[in-house]
Amino acid sequence: MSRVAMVFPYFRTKSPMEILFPPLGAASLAGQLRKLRIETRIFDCTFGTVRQIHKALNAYQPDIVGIYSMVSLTRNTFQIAEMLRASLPDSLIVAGGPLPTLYPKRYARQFDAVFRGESDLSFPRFCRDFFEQRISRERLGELPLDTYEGLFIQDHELEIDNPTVHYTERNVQSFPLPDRSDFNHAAYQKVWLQKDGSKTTSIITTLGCPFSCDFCSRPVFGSVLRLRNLDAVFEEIEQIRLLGYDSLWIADDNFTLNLPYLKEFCRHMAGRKINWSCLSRVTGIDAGTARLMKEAGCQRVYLGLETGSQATLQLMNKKATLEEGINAVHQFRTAGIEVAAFFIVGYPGETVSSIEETFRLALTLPLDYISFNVPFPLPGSKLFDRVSGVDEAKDWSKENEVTFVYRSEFDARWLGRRIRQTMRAFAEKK
Ligand code: B12
Repeated sequence: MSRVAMVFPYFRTKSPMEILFPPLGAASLAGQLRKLRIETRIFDCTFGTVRQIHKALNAYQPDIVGIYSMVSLTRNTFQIAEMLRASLPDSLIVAGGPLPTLYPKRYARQFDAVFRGESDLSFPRFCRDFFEQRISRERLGELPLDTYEGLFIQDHELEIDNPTVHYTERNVQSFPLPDRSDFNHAAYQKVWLQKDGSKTTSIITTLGCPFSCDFCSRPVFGSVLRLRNLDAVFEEIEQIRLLGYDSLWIADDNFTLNLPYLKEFCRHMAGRKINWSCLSRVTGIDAGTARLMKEAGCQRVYLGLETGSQATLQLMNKKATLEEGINAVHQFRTAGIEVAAFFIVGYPGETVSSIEETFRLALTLPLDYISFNVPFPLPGSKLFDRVSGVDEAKDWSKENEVTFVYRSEFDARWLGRRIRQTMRAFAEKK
């Protein structure tokens, strides 16, 4: 029997900052693989231990193991790959996701193959050909390796470095729905209910973002916006509802980018009694749009306000003004939508006084939630190339910590103190 195991190597930490969602990348690929009638199982490590997952994978005896990786999951990814290499020596071990996309060479040392970028069609086709032609790990070279988009292999005999692909909107609209059937929904819902009083899960409706914020990296989906077919999105939402969820986190890079799409979505969602939250840009939001979103169940928007200083916004290449940010907050609040704002403090090139402007803005705006971070130079971002002394040995898996992973001109302890003071003042004000 030919089997593919898809592994999401995240083990829950129970940190108060932790946010849990089943991995949509694995679910999307499982949908595609099963469409090709390939037996597939997702091993979501979230609620397990390394031992349990290892045991379950050994029992499943997969021919191909695909492991997702990103910046915070590198250690886990390599640990699992190493264990599997020892216990399943004949299985093909493949990496994919944001970090292998950026650094395929690092992964190619330990993995038989790496898929860079969007892999919805290329990886399943590769698996199908592997099984149909009865290929083994040692005979990979017999496959038409040049034809799989994004494939990267570097071993003694093979050197493959195929260009990545951004599937066209037409392609994207023909994809099957992500297959969520392997996830432990009861466990996800229990955690969400305890923490938030809702049963929330994530969904993606658009791919790509055309903006080039200095600190952002879009390793997989790039800069061309593609819209999923809304009928498919509504079918997926119905499936999600039947799984017991009552609330959605729309994980698009920026859900309010294409206003006609957003409005169409809202018209269909009105009356469905499902709450949702999303990330939004501050530009282009007027009172009518905000009202429509509210009527459609939008409970909260997350705005990357980033800073209280116009000069720092420019350093970040946000292509938005302070005024637009302030206006968006008011539009959403007036419509009855909660606003959560993200701020970054200590940006390279800013000053102590611009940092203070940020703290001031956070305390003067009518915001429901605020969070502060020091810059996090994501591999693949312009910021990453610009800052010096990025220390990849530091623990990047800690979310939202006030710790610099590069040599900063600002004192992390001072920033930490100012953040805590501002958070306290914010809590008292509320
Ligand atoms: C939702 C989300 C989260 C959620 C949950 C993540 C989850 N459980 O899946 C939360 C809010 C918890 C989160 C947290 C963080 N996130 Co996040 N997140 C996202 C977001 C917005 C969507 C992820 C998603 O569902 N994508 C849709 C699926 C379909 O795409 P995909 O997973 O990339 O899968 C495709 C390919 O990568 C590939 N693929 C995926 N897996 C595999 C496996 C194999 C074998 C193969 C061949 C191919 C393959 O095929 C898929 C289909 O094309 C992405 C940005 C984005 N647009 O993708 C950031 C993103 C993944 N996050 C990122 C970061 C940095 C973080 C944090 C570290 C942020 C922080 N400082 O706190 C934390 C770390 C959390 C952790 N637990 O480790 C970065 C990763 C950057 C990098 N270079 O590694 C991204 C890319 C955002 C960005 N702009 O940089 N995140």
